Amino acid sequence: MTRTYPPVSILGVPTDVGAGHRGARMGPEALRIAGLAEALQARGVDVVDRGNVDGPPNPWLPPVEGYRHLDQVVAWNRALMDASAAELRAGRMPVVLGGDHSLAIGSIAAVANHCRAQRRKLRVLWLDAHSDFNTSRVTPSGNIHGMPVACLCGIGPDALTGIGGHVPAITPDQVKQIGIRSVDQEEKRLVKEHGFDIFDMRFIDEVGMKRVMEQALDGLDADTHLHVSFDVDFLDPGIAPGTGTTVPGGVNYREAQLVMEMIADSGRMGSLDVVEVSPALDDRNVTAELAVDLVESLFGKSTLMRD
Ligand code: 4U7
Ligand code: MN
Ligand code: MN
Ligand code: MN
Repeated sequence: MTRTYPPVSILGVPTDVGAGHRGARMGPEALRIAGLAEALQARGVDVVDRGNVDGPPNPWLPPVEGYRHLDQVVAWNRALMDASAAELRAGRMPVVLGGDHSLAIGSIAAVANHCRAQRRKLRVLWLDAHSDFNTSRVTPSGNIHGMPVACLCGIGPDALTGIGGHVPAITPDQVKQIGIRSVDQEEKRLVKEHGFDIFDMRFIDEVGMKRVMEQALDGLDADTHLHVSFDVDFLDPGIAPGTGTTVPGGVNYREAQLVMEMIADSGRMGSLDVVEVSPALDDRNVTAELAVDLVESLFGKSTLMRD
């Protein structure tokens, strides 16, 4: 069966205020140069690049009370949430180009509100080496890109947990994390306490990516909106060196393709973040190019033989 995809709006979020290294602010341009819009157009998708959302510069200050750049992170997330909400209301799929992963707070808050308004269910697939479930009390860094899942689940500063007006924006049962291999000591305790499904690298090694994805996608129906939040450090650093928080032992090329193909086959993806590409750390834009290759698979490229 040949699928048709909803129209896509690309939103760039050129910031690294949530990270501990500077460079993810250049991610949106690297993904554009790698040909993201053209690749989707070539697949017959209606794509409009809305350009970049605006926000404050990175002041590059140390954390205050457990948060680095909280005000700046809030400002970027408000701007993204409003831009994304407008696209969703217009029946378009936001494809958000980061930028550091703190932007998932605004991105997913917009999607969660949209689902509530439409009485649709929401599932979030979090593709990442990290759980991003830190709090100001336990964070080893103060970097808010290590906290978005906690904030979305209602744990964090009011300005972020309440950004969409509904606290919590989502509940842990809506989140499935895949590729996880770096969780801080206290973060582990929190993650266990909240009990969402984590398909970590050990589990992927033992049961294989096909069965992992079957479980992660289980129960989706015609009324479910699937949000994919893709942190490129999900991938093994050998194939994706261009990010600030590489962790060895990540997902390989074939596994990553299978993840994207199975998401495409579900037919449920309604929104997407591609985050944490840091071009100054990259090797001739290979990480952005690989991300574009994988996004093409999210839009059905590799299922060609099964059409
Ligand atoms: B990313 C870290 F300590 N856990 O909180 C932290 F290891 O969005 C890393 O997944 C967070 O890249 C990584 O600073 C955030 C660290
Ligand atoms: Mn992340
Ligand atoms: Mn990560
Ligand atoms: Mn990172």
